[in-house]
This record gives sequence, structure tokens and C-alpha cells, in this order.
Amino acid sequence: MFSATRVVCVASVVAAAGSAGAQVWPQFEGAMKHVLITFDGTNVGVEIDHLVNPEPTPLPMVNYGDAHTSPADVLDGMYISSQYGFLADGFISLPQDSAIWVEMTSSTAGLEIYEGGMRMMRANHTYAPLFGTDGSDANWQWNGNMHHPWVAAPALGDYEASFTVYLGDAVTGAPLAGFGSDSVTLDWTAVPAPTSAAVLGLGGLVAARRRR
Ligand SMILES: [Cu+2]
Repeated sequence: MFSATRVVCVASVVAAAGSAGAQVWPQFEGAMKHVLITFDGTNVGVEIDHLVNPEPTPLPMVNYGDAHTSPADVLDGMYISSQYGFLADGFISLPQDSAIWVEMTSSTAGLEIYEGGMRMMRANHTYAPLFGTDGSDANWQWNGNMHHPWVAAPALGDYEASFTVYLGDAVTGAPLAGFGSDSVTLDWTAVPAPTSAAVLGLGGLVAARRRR
């Protein structure tokens, strides 16, 4: 009788630990590819880094088949990437009551973008829709920190999105006269998930490490 109760207790503890540890956050791989933003007091500039990370674009998007923990479940069933990240290139000093805004001007049909942040902080991202996704505003206020948005596509193929980066009112986002803006196009290719052969190779690697 006692031992039977104990078995039930152990089983329920394991189940509770299992559900607590079952959080699934979107996977990311590939080195960060920064979209560098500058402001010289008059002109906003933006360009993709090819020096620190020479990886050619388009960047890959992969559907890992994960059922993500909410609110990241907006990415379920999608080919995703968080490699591109907005980053300040040097010190930026903004005029009072202004902010740097990023506005999507065009994109491939089906492309979705969600709020991210630093990639390692993925459990704390809001995954709120951005850049017109799900009826959100086309423009987004960049707070000056590194920000890797989650980009998602519904099917295999090529995707791109173009953005204008400009100085605008910190509240309304209205462009401020007398300051120059810049634009950039980011591109991706949604590719098949890693093959089972690659997964088997990884398993072999783990086995080899355990043997040491
Ligand atoms: Cu980064």
C-alpha cells in the first residue's frame, strides 16, 4: 500500500518536471548578420555587414517542425530565421524627441515578421507582429539596441523585404524634415530542414563525446 502510493508520487513529480521543462523556443543557427545603422547628425545610413560576417545572402530559413511555447507559437509551421539583426554602427546621438524608425516598404507575399531582440533572450521576446504582419504598423521604432526580429515564411522559396530607415518623431513616427534616410533590402531562402542523415551524424558525434 505504501509503496504503491510512493510510486504514484514519483510518477506525478516526474510529470510536473516534464511539463516545466517542456518550453520550446524557436531555434536559431547561423552567425548573426547585422544590419548596421548610422546617424551622423544629418543622415541616417543603413547597410548589411559583410565584414564581420561574410556569409553571403540570401540567408536560410528553416522549418524545424517545433510546436513553440506561447507567445512564440506564432512561428509554428513556418520557415524561420533570426540571423539579421539591427545594430548601431558606432555611437548615435539623436536630436531631442526624435527616434530612428524602420519602415517596411515592400515584401514578398506571405512573409511575416515578429518582434525579437537579442537572440539568446528568445524566452523573453514578445513575438508581437511587426512591419504589417497581422495588421501591425508598417513602421517600427528602433530603440538603439541589437534587435534580431523573427522572420517567418509559409513555404519553400525566395523571400525579401525592403526597408527605409529614417529619423522621425519619437511619438508619431512622422519623418522629420532636413534629415536624410537610407534603405536596405534583406533576403532569405526557405530551405528544407536538415536531412535525417545530418541528424544521425549529430547523434554519432554525441556518442563519440560520451565515449571520452
Ligand atoms: Cu546581433
